[in-house]
Amino acid sequence: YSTQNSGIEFKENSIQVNDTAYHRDDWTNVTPTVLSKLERKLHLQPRNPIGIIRQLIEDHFNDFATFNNVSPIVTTQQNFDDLLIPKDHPSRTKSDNYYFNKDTVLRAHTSAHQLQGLASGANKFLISGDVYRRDEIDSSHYPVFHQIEGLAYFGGQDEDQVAAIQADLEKAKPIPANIEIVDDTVIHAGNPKQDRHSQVVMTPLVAHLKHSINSMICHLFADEPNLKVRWIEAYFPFTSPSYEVEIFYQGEWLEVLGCGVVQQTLLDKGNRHDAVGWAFGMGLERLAMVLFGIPDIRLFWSQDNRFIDQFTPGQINKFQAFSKYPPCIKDISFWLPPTEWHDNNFCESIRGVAGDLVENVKVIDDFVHPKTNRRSLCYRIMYRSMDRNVTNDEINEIQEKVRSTVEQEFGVELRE
Ligand code: FA5
Ligand code: MG
Repeated sequence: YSTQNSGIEFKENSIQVNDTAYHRDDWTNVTPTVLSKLERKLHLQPRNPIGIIRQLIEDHFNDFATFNNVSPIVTTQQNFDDLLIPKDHPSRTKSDNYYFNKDTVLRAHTSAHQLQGLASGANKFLISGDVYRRDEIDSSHYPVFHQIEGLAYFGGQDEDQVAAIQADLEKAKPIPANIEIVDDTVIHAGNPKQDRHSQVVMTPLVAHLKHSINSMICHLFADEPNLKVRWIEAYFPFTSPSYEVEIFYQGEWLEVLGCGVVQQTLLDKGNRHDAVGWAFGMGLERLAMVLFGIPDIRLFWSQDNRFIDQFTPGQINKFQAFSKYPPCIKDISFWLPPTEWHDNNFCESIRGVAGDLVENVKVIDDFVHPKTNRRSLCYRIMYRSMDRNVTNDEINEIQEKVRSTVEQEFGVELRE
């Protein structure tokens, strides 16, 4: 398999991306569909809402160095080990990630580049890019999305650190009245400060982290009549204490970012033993869906002019829906093999065959035969293109391929 002009080639023993060959092994599970996204770089498109938000965030953090063109192909060392993620952590599994081979993976988060950011020498930096996770298919989940990472650190003795943090806080603008921030988090044993840190430094450092994030959100939502933001406790192996920030949207709390005080062992690895710092990682799609009123995460990938022509660099405006092309719906039912069944792997396999024509996959029947105890599932697959009409013949052909692929790949017994 090779995609036209893209520099990507699937060979028998390796996968070639531009000038680099990645040998295949038991871990290999990247697909042509997912690799076809490498060249899109939506976060660098000035008219795409993802690019617009990335730029607005960079403008807001105007004393941060920016890195937004780092390759998403990273080592497992970068994606996991450098971030102190244990060897047996569930986030490393093949069913959650896209591996080239056991040592090479498509980054699952921009945190994979924190050490490179530290090595740059900048004491405040942002890293944005496309990230990849194997996941279900629906209007808010897509296997490729975008994150922006921020990291700031302060070096020297405790007094120097506190003085630098305070100097920033004195310059900071107050939170405007249209924004309500709900935050009852405190540093306590369940979400502790690190042993090497003194409370004298942590109190202003956490205040600096919280103010930096709250004021970024205020900057993005400046035109929102009333916005509610909530801080809750979280856990990440690479920060402590750790938090998540949520925005109240359409009656629900929507998680937009994770953050916390950088683990000192990570700063040690980056040769900043003397410094303390904070970091955050934020999903750009979630924010863009709220800010631009975009109902389906797949729209960001649309090459239809009716989409991209609606946006202007540097500006947030509400998306006007245009009529969708009609869907084509097909069901597939089968008896499961005796082995374990993972929805993710099944969805991924469909995506491998049908690419972006799959809008939605859901179970519509789940049945266990009373005598044989065999389990049968029926999935409904909704096919639709964002850019054109699909024909029934074309979808029938794809559905046939889906049927034979799942039969071979998972050993299911197809039913009519
Ligand atoms: C992380 O990825 C951490 N690296 C964040 C971090 C960075 C913590 C630095 C501490 C310090 P998480 O998996 O929760 O965490 O993802 C962060 C954000 O990415 C989420 O809050 C959400 O906004 C976005 N996100 C995660 N999964 C998806 C998805 N499937 N689709 C769209 N956005 C997603
Ligand atoms: Mg999370």
